[in-house]
Amino acid sequence: MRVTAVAGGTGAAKLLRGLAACLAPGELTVIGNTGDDTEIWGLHVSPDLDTVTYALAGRLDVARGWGLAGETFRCLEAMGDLGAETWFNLGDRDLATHVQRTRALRAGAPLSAVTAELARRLGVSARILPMSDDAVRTRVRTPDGWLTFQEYFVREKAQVEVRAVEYAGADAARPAPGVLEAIAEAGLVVICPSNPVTSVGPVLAVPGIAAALGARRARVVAVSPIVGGAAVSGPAAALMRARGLDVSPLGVAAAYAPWLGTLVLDRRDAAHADALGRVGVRAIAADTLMTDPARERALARIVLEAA
Ligand code: FO1
Repeated sequence: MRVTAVAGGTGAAKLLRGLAACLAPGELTVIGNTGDDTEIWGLHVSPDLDTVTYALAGRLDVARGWGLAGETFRCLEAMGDLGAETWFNLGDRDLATHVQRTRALRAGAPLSAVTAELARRLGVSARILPMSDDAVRTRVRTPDGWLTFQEYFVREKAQVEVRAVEYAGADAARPAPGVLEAIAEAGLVVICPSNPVTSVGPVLAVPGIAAALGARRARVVAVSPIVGGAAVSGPAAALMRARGLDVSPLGVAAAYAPWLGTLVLDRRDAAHADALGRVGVRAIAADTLMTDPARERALARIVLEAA
């Protein structure tokens, strides 16, 4: 079965590993968020695309949830000695990815081609597509003004009040080649347990993608990133509140309302199943905390069976 997954970074990586383990090579397509792409030291960094690529290559630093396993940070130290900003931790080997991506983009290649080549070089059999080749940048408004997503998330450690979130450039962005087809032709579309506002939100903001999902509603299965009233990881709760969304599976369903068919929610949130049913979303309760590879595969199987 062909499966297309919409993915952010850390939250998505575990489910993607589980899905890849259950599917034949080439059956999985990932549509990755590029809203949190940024420029560091003149290099184009695509954190979520890299997290997905490294996870599927078996090279992700699983404990941190980003970057490469066994990484060193000597260049970062040296950059600090030279007076450069060092709040964004670029590892020595990870740097090679950003140098190659930046070189290829400057030579005129679209991000989708660069992403495919990086994945091929790292031995990933899944197809990884950026949501768009055009720049879409998530920005967060705080009491002191607008921040880029990485300034908010890494530099400020998500400890500042969020008043608004926007996806700059989204209105004029086009889906990357293959994105709409991957949604239209999949036997199952999975929305990974990623932040609905800053990981999945930017993907949905690209004109055409939400409508493509709407045409496949019965085949769209999301996994809730909210368990027991809190985010499994990261600042999803604060960002959902800033968007007026309840921090619960119901809030996740509201964010995905027009096109969500099924929501896999954690067993401890099973009490929300009836309310989900009333808004037309089928609920499946499962153990959603993927604390080891066996649990990643177990949840992936439940998602695959939901189709
Ligand atoms: N996250 C952090 O919390 N601190 C970092 O210093 C950091 C560096 C980093 C470098 C490369 C990369 O691909 C990701 C990195 N991340 C870091 C993760 C990233 O900020 C987030 O995972 C995503 O943007 C949110 O999905």
